[in-house]
Amino acid sequence: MKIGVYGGAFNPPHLGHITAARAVSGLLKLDKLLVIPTGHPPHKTLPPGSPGPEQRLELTRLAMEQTGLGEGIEVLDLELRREGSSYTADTLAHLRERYPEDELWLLMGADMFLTLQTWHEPERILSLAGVAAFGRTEADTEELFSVQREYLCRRYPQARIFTLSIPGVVDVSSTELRKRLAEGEGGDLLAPAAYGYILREKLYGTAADLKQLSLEQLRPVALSFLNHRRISHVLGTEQEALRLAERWGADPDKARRAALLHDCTKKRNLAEQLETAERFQVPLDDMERREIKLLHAKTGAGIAAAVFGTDEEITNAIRWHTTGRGGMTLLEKVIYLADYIEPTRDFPGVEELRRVCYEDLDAGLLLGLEMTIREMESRNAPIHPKTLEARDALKGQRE
Ligand code: DGI
Ligand code: FE
Ligand code: FE
Repeated sequence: MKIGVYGGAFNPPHLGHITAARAVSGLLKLDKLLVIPTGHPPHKTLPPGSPGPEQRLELTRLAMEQTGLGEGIEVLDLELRREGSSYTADTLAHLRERYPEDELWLLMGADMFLTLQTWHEPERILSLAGVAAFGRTEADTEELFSVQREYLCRRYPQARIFTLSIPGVVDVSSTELRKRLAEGEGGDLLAPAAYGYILREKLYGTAADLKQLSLEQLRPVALSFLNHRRISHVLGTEQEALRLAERWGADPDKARRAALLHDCTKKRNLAEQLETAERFQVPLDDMERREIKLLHAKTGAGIAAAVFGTDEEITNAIRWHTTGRGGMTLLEKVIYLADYIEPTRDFPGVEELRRVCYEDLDAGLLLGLEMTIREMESRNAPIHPKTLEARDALKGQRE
């Protein structure tokens, strides 16, 4: 295997890092890219609002998911777990043991490459891995890099050096970016989910009041809760909820907010869900305690209300988005159905359900509920009383 190793402070990880990771991975045809945030030296005091190791790890994960490399990219906490700074040579030696048969390539930007000979044990580094140095322009790579490449190859004959230019790589200085974040800007230079995490954890001097977020702030914050593959579902639900709200006269802003937050706890496992329910005092029945699919609607509503201050209407739309209930409000119906028919959904009957939803909302709701009940029956899954209650209420009303 060809394995790339990309270390850095990633403080914070931004579009420049994401573009570089994606481009180098493609150009070198890497089978795997290991991203390794460096540790902070314990003796160095960090400015207030600096993320802790856990936060920098999560931030880097959220950012690197945006490369679209999927399983091909892994963020490792091996330097973060060690207190203080680690030497690249030691990290490479460790990786060499873990991957004895594989080809290692150390990725670095221009500034790092130009000072490589001043690092700790450059000779050992170059014997453990090839170096893939990237610049932003053709001129960067050729004029600046060729002298350094020749110098290194002369001094360390075993060196393997590969220089490449990444056109269009975003030129972002982390120092400048941190300054802009503190001024309430710079979000456009980050992966949306990473920016949302920064806002949510109030990192880098950001100070947004989570209970008063604008829609443009709530969106990235909501995405920061999700597994990467669920992002398109939630954005699709927001769009569909807006369309349904406009069609049936629900509040479009509330529809968007409920849609953005509706699956915010979906990523948590059963134990974490139960812990969340406990923490936010969310009442649960026995079936919910066992069925994670039912739980996430309840815990999601708990977090939405407690952390993001959603009003009763939005909170209830999230709370009942999985089962529905008797006597649903307009917003509850909109969210239940937007979740069901949003553009990325693909199952037999979805086209028909979409059509009905825009013709007669209650008919759409009844159809959706009946499809769910049939699905549960075929899977031998227990049907929640609220699901049946929702269906029966609609049936009674339509007869
Ligand atoms: O969270 P999403 O996947 O976007 O959608 P959702 O919140 O509507 O969850 C759908 C899942 O929930 C689906 O697998 C069916 C399940 N579900 C819906 N109603 C019931 C149910 N599961 C049980 N056991 N009982 C129900 O009444
Ligand atoms: Fe859901
Ligand atoms: Fe959903």
